[in-house]
Amino acid sequence: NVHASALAEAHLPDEQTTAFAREAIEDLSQQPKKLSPKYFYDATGSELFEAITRLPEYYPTRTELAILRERGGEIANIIPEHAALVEFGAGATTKVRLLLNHCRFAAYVPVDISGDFLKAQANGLKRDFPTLGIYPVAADFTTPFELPKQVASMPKVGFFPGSTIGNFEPQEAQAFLRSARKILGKGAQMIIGADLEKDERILFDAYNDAAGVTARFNLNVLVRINRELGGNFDLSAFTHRAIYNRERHRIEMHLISKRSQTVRLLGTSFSFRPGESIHTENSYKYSIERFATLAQGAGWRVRESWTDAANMFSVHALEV
Ligand code: AVI
Repeated sequence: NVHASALAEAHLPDEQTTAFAREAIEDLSQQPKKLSPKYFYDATGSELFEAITRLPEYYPTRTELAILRERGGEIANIIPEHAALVEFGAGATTKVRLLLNHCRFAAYVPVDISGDFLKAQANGLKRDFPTLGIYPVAADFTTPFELPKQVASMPKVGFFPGSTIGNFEPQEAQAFLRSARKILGKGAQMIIGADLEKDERILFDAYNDAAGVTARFNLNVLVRINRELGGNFDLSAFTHRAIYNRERHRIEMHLISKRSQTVRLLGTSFSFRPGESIHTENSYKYSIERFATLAQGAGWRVRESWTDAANMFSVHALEV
């Protein structure tokens, strides 16, 4: 089998690489071609994303942090004491620290696919919040998982910051919210960040930064395919494009082929026309109303919605 031998040559014949290979070949065989944004985030991609969050044009991260900082007291007021905070997809601990500073949580359950990363983050938090019970769960948070038995009797508060929900298709976003409600159980609440619709120029600039970091982030998925799956993408023959799709309320990221070319990956050839796109990411923007509708469709009620003064970003408190 051509695929298996090519993978063995790339020296990464593990389960995740096989899934990446299968998905990449299937997605590049589609018309229009696409690749899943989840493959942006290897070590380099995660560093590039961290760099994006510090860009002057990329307002979401710093705006959400400001809302959490400013509204921490209000958030604390509506959250039951001694609850367990369950973070879906735990990245840097900056945001969760803001909640932990304000609210008296008994436990913190970071859920992430990368177990190593979880351990390092948990150790740092343990030092600063010595009485907090920390129970990491290594799991894909988009599929059902069990909460640790230590938090079984505590009320649960989900935390999903960063507008990561915007990278799901609306149907997937609703399915995720429904699954989170089931996992968190009776009396659950959820604190969730969502990017707002706004002036198109601001949105455009946030995904077309002058320093070109977003372009490198986008191209990193091709770097990974070359390195991990033995592909032969010529990186100089693809260019980053991000546009705002007004009808669908989303930023779309694409990699555009600069010329007619053929790329080989695991025994399969993919031909590109000049200007042909690989659609790599959607980032949906939700008005307060459309987000409430999405949440209601998944069995949640919006208890409170906070925004910044310039209406750039929103943080919602949901309850069942
Ligand atoms: C992680 N996610 C919310 C980011 C976003 O804005 O959709 C990913 C990103 N893509 C390009 N820049 C940032």
